[in-house]
Amino acid sequence: MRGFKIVGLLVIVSSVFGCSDMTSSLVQVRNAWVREPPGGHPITGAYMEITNTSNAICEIIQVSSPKVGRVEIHQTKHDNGTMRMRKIDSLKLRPGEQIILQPGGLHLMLMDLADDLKAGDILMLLLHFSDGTKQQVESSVRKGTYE
Ligand SMILES: [Cu+2]
Repeated sequence: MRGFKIVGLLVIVSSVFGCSDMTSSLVQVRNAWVREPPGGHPITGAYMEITNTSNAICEIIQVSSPKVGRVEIHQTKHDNGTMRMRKIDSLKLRPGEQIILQPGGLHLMLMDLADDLKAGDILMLLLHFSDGTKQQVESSVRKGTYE
């Protein structure tokens, strides 16, 4: 019993520091890209691979961008042949866990785009973590197909 209590305490202590060790971000983001909005529509999707390289649970509670009015985290559900998107509140990553945001799955929905994004552009996205830290992600705008 005593051993369990000690382990529990360690988990609490390490989670106080959250995703950051005060020096650098401990989430690694790769292959971040944004789909070129179809025909100038002010809405599109953003995708990336996020890996929690810290030893604490990381929770992304919000994503923002200076060029985007609103960003939502969406999960795509296949429901009797229909694709439905559901807004989720946050992305939680256990230590070492990787989450892949991809077309037809988890993704970021960029709404109220300020600019006409074109393939070749770079869009800055800011990940907001539950511990108050933020991490900037450079994503490239590419042409892509919807499935
Ligand atoms: Cu969506």
